[in-house]
Amino acid sequence: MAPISLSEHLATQQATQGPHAPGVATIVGRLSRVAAVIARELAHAALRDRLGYVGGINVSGDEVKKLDIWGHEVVEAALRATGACAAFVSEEAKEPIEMATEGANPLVVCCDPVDGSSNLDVNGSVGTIFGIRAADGKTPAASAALGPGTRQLAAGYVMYGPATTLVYTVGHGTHGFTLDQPSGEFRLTYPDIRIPRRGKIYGINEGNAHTWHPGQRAFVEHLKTPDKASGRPYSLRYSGAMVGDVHRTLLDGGLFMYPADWSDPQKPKAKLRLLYEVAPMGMVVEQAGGRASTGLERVLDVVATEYHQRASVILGSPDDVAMADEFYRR
Ligand code: FDP
Repeated sequence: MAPISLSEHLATQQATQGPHAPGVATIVGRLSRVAAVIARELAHAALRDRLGYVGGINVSGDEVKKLDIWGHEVVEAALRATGACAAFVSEEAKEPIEMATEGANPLVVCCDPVDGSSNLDVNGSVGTIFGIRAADGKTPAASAALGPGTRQLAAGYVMYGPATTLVYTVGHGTHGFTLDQPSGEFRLTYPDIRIPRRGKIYGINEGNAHTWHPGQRAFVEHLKTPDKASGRPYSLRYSGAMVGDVHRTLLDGGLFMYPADWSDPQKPKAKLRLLYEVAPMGMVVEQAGGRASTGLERVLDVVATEYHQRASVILGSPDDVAMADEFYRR
């Protein structure tokens, strides 16, 4: 018998949630359909002259690729069609996009439609990341996206790799699904993911080591120092796309880290975006029994005051992340 489908799974999860459950199920279901379209487009992008840059820089200062814009447009259209999304905060739009809704309990969706886009032109893995919050009757609706990540009702990502995998949580465990291409249906292949307590792998852009907080540098040195008894040295794996690196960490354990640049200790500068990268991944990892920290505090406690705010992140196996926090405290 085929494993249960995402829509069946979403229905089983609804029983445990409040009044926002139908909206969350509608939005996650719709995002899964868009993901199947994005997966198909990525597979044929080189044949359709869809690779490369459009020319221009987005709000985060990244050069914009054709697939970034296309991804933003298909996600926007899909969210609009749900009637459940009151605002869309996208990496590719400076201002949030407000939308008309039908029915009660509208939601706000924060999403990076194509994350890791430097991997696009080299046929590496990329992903879509999303976090969902209650609109709470706020005006503009998007302002409900601000505040701590603990307010997220649901979060997840899609990884476009050899297989297309969707992982999501509504606060009752983290569950993974694989796209069955012919039917376009996602099926449950990784039920109730539990991240190992400790891992053997760390993922980080080590070329930036000269900019790190002293605690971060000392921690990575520690991971690389051989000690048979505690399983060191750890191995380094880094794909350059957050979704692929977080997915490996979720299944195999260990760490994914993107620490801030502390060259000016008065003004540490993080790279990854809080609302549609760091906070959703923080929820996914915590729901799998892992930990997500900035080195100084729990990721889900970081209060967003701006839509495109950045935050550093150290996430993964709980014992490994706790060890990183200890190095920051020393
Ligand atoms: P990209 O710049 O390719 O979009 O959010 C951005 C992100 O990718 C993450 O997916 C990835 O983890 C990180 O940046 C990679 O940054 P570096 O190239 O600086 O390592």
